Amino acid sequence: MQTNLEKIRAEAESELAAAKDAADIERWRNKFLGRKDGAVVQILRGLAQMPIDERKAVGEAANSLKVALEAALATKEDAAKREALAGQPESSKVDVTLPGVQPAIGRYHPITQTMREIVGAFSSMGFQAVEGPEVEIDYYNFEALNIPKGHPARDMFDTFWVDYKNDKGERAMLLRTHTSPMQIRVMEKQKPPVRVVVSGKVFRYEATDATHESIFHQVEGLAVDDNLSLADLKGTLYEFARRLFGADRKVRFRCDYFPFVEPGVDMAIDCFNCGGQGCRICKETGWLEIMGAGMVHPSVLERVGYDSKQYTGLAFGIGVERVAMLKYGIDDIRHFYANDMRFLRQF
Ligand code: YSA
Repeated sequence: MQTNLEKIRAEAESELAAAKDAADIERWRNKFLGRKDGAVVQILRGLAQMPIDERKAVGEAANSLKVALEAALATKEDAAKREALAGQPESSKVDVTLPGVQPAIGRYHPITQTMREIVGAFSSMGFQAVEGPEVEIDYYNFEALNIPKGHPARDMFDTFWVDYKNDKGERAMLLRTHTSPMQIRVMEKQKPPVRVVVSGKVFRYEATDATHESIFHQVEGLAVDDNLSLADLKGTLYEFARRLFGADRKVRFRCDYFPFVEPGVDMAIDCFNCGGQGCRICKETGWLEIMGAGMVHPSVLERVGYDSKQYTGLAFGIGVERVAMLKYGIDDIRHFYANDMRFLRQF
């Protein structure tokens, strides 16, 4: 029996050395180590018929042959894999033993997140979300909002003009300076009751500082119906502030002037940085203004064909970056657009 085992070993070694590819190796495995009819298994099966004194020695020898053949097989397979890789160009080699690369998972920019949160708050109060053009015409951005040419209020909105002139040789196209032009576009298309929020980019030709950018975002709100009053406007905006900032933040309303509302107000939240004591960010006032608002001017309603004796409107324009600064305690608006991944990954 021992000679038989030696014969199998010699045959297996020479056949394994001669195996050229994966198919040859697989055939070899079945022939010598196969679980059903492999040569080694057959020897082990025959042990039961052997005289008891021979059984132990042959069993041990057959097992050590099995271990030796398995080790030889592993070495051969490894060599075959290396050989296959060596034949490929460097770029297509895959080292399956390297740890995987974690895919980078994207996320929304903090300003997009904040804008969605603001729109979501108003959607749940029954406002419908719409969007409008960033390149506007003078009529919607100014004229229809009671800001005719030469009106001093045009100075509030330093404008990027598009290089285009109308038949009268006037500059008539611009990058919208606020989202308010969409008030007119919506009312031209829709009869009251109206309840919309408009979100998007706005552009102003002005110097940047800790609280001002030349490209920023606004969320405009407009509601027109019978009997809307300043109390509805204040109630809606208090609810918005409570949802975004929690019940503990202080809210301030003040009279303000916008030609397209009467009366006009602005709303501010107590400064997150100094708690209202006054600092660089709030320009020593203790407050950060987040929006302009008011009751839609009757002449704006009349211009779109609404009866201003029957309908009244409330409107507001929220600065999204200012809301994000207050929410997350960001002391400079410019961080949002510096594209520093260490900053952006925090949100
Ligand atoms: C007023 C009355 C309405 O019935 C409707 C809307 C408005 C708002 C008006 N359209 C407007 O744009 N007013 S605003 O010039 O005071 O800007 C509104 C908000 O945008 C500000 O309160 C501030 O939060 C933000 N903002 C203004 N200029 C900014 C700015 N945010 C960043 N950078 C700037 N340069």
